[in-house]
Amino acid sequence: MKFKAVIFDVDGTLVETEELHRAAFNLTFKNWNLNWKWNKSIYTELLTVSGGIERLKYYQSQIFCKNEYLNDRDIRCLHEEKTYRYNQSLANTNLMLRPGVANLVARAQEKKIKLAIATATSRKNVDALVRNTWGTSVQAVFDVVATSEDVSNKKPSPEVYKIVLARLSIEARHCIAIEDSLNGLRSAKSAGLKTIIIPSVYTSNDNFSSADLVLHSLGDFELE
Ligand code: XBP
Ligand code: MG
Repeated sequence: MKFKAVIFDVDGTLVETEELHRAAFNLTFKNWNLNWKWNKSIYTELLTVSGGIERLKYYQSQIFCKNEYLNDRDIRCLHEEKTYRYNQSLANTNLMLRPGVANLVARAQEKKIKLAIATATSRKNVDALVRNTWGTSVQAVFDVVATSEDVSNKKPSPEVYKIVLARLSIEARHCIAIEDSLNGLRSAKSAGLKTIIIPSVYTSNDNFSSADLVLHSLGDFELE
């Protein structure tokens, strides 16, 4: 099978970012004087909800916090501050691409295979992450990018992958998706894509039996 495009998820796939997201959420809660603290175990459960805003709403719906109830406007505002803090931490952290990512991207570029991004996070976060890893703009590395701003429904909806496929003008059967989570796998598979999973720190116990391939790292993947 000759692939014409490789579509990457971002959080957990390009970089292990979820600890930075979690820290940014917790710092923001503190600044808002909220008695909320997301430890690793809580965050593992919360990551079953993709998208920071949706995750905040889900958390609030699960806890008894009448005195601390945030309306949709507050949640959006809090999430904006979280994004600001997350971007600050991206800029101040020596971010490392996961093993094999840089090499796979370079080989795909050599072979004129298209590269794309399909993520539940924002364009701002993707720009900052690419700038802090490849040291260049997202457009210099990826031909197509679809982010939270492009969709009405985040993963596990196939919407983000369908948008990427339409922008690439390539059929799903000629592409592969690379993901780290169950929501990402469901999203990519529902869009008709062959999907490789590289489990990340928060998803290593998930059941990826419907994946086409599960690898410890992209260092083990041969594009050929
Ligand atoms: C994973 C997510 C994201 C991040 C937080 O995205 O669900 O929501 O956890 O990002 P990906 P925001 O599809 O790249 O794995 O707070 O910006 O939503
Ligand atoms: Mg992910």
